[in-house]
Formats: sequence, structure tokens, C-alpha cells
Amino acid sequence: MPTDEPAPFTGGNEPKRLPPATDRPPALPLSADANESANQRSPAGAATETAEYSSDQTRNLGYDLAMAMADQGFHPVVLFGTNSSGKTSLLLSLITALKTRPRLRTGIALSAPILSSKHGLSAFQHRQAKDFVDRKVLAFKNGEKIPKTNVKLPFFIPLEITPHEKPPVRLAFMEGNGEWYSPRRDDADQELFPEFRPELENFVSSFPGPITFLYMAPRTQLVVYKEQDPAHDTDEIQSADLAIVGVCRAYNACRTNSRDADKHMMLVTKWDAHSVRAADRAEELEEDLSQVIEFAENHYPESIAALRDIGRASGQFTINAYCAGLITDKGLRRLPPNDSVAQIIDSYHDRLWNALYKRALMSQGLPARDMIERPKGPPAIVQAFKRILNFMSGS
Ligand SMILES: Nc1nc2c(ncn2[C@@H]2O[C@H](COP(=O)(O)OP(=O)(O)OP(=O)(O)O)[C@@H](O)[C@H]2O)c(=O)[nH]1
Ligand SMILES: [Mg+2]
Repeated sequence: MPTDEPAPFTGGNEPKRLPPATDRPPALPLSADANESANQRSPAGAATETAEYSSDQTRNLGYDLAMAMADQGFHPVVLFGTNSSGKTSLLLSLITALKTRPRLRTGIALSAPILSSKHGLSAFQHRQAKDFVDRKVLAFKNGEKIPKTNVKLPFFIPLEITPHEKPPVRLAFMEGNGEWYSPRRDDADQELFPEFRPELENFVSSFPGPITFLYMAPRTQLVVYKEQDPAHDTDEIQSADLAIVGVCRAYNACRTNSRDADKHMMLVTKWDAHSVRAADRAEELEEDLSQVIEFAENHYPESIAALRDIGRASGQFTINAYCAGLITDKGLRRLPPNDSVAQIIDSYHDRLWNALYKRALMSQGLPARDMIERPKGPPAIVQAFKRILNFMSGS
């Protein structure tokens, strides 16, 4: 079943042109306060900003981004997941890994703005990306609490990734609010599944090349390392499951280009919650695919069925675990770099970078290869030891 191997690249079709303006998706409200509200800011304090933008600019945003990203050779990575499912933390942990571990011998830098300077939203979108890569990463690294994302428009974080003696790639990660995907369980007058936001639908339907989609299936919606009512969590997890179903439906309705070359990666996020009370943390924290799949099958059955339906080509749909870090209600817990738990957490970041790097290479027609060579060390030994035990116990 699932592996972390990327799906083979089978090439793409011509970009889908947008219909005339009159048929395009409805515009967003004008004069939105397009940044986070003051009480939800990171303590590091991002710049306060009020953006005014017109319906014309937002109506075409997805299409404009798709065309500009295709021209500039970006591989898009689109994250989906409800509130508190771990989207922002995943991005922060990925960027932090490259910024803070020189042994990975990989450069990372924010690219120039994706949209041309003539585009009314170019500077605004880029400021958000810069704020993320600079201030939010700094706050995460320093153990500050990550606020809930509350933006008016989705935005991409364009990155130049330059591994030592390997081809550089450009990846652009989409950041947005969890609410956009939440099923409307309490409103019987509305359809259960929300439609894609217009900019997102526009982007997904227009981007001519392969896209990588990351679907967050949180191990828990609660704050890890804090006692809370588990009944509440069951409901939230069901919503997280349904949210992925809604996204798959929206994808089905709008994506035609390069469908067979897209990749759909379900990530069981906050995997450290799985081993919170384990006696030997390091061993239990390591990704054990059979446990991950068992958890996903029990808690995300509808998502799995929907993802199997849209990712039919071999290797298009995968399931893995992810851990952004040991994060408490106060923020990231810092561990000494040689600590065995820290090394296992690093391995989640490294594996995801490798999978994304391969995707970016293949979308340029280059052969797949790892970006990060994983050091031989304790995690591998733990795995081998587990395999021997499994073999001896006949499981
Ligand atoms: N222990 C632990 N906590 C995590 C992990 N990933 C995320 N969290 C915590 O879970 C909460 C939600 O994470 P976010 O990354 O903000 O989730 P999100 O999907 O961006 O949520 P919205 O912005 O509301 O859409 C935060 O308190 C994070 O610190 C993880 O791997 N381990
Ligand atoms: Mg967020």
C-alpha cells in the first residue's frame, strides 16, 4: 500500500483558460482586513497591515498565480486540513529544519515575488510570505505559541531550495485558514461540504503541471501533553475526516490538467501524540507504517475512500505520519540536537523534504533522488530491532 515514493510524472495538458470575466467565480468582499487580527498574532509580532483590493484582483488571483508559477518553474504544494490540524506547524517545521541544521547542506531562501510587480496583489502576497519565512519561523524556533491562521486570501510561500551538489528546485507552499475546509455540520440549510474558495479553485483548475497535495489527518485536534475531554476530540476528528472528503469532491469537480501526475499525500499529523505516555519515547515516536495506517483506517475512513478515488494511478495516494515537533500548549519544546527523540523528529522533516524534492525534480523532467541523505544511526537500529522482534513473534 502506501509508500513515500513519488508518483511517476506522466506529463501535463495545456493550461485551462479561464472563462470570460462574467462567468468567473464570484469575487470576495472588498476592503478586507487581509491580515491576522491583533489578538491572534504571534508574540514576535508581525507587521499590522490592512489591504484594500478589488474584486478584479481577487477574481483572477488563482489563475494569475498558476500561470506565473508555471512560467517560473515552481512546483506547488497545497495543504488542506481543518482548524488545528497542523498545516502551519508543518510548514514552519520544514523551513526551520533547513534553516537550523547546517549538516543538511541545503540552502533555503525566499524567492522573488511570484506575481509581477504590476499585479495589485503582488506586494501584499509577498509580504505575507516574507513574514512567514522570517518572523513566524523565528517565533516557532524560539518556542513561541503558533497562532491560528486567519487570512482573507490564500497565499503561496515561494522558496528556492539549493541542496549541495544537487539540482536546485523551486517549491511554493500554500498557506490558508482551516475554516475554509470545515464541514458545516450545524447548518442544515447549507450543503455539508463547503466549495473551494474561488482563488483556490481557479488555481487548481488552471495550473498546467503536477501539483502535490498534503492532507492533514491530525492524530488529535487537542493540544498534545494536556489533559482534555476525549469525547470532544472524536467529533473534531470526524470533521477533519469529512473536510478531506469535501476537498476531494471539489478537486474532482475542477481539476483536469495533469491529474495523473498529481500526488495526494495524507499525513497523520501530531504523531507524537501517539506516544505521549510511552516508556521509551524514541522508539515509539518513530514512524511505524502499520500503526499509522491502522490509525488512519480507523479514524479517517471516508478520507481514504475519497483519496483512493481521486488518486488512482500507482503511487499517487500515500499515507504517512508527520511530527512537527514536541509542541505543548506553550510552544515548541527544545531538545539537544543529539538527543534520540530529536533525531527521530528530524527524520519526519527529512523524509517529507525528500518526497517534495523528488516531486519538484520530476515536474522538471529530472530523475528523482533524495535531497537529504539520512545518517545511519539510532533510528535505523531501532527499526531493525523492531523487525527482528516482529519476525520472532511471527507478526
Ligand atoms: N505536539 C504537537 N503539536 C502540534 C504538532 N503540529 C501542530 N501542533 C499544534 O497543534 C495546534 C494547531 O497547529 P497549527 O499548525 O496551528 O494548525 P493549522 O492547521 O495551521 O490550524 P489553523 O491555522 O487554525 O487552520 C498548535 O497548537 C500546534 O502547536 C505536532 O506535530 N506535535
Ligand atoms: Mg494555520
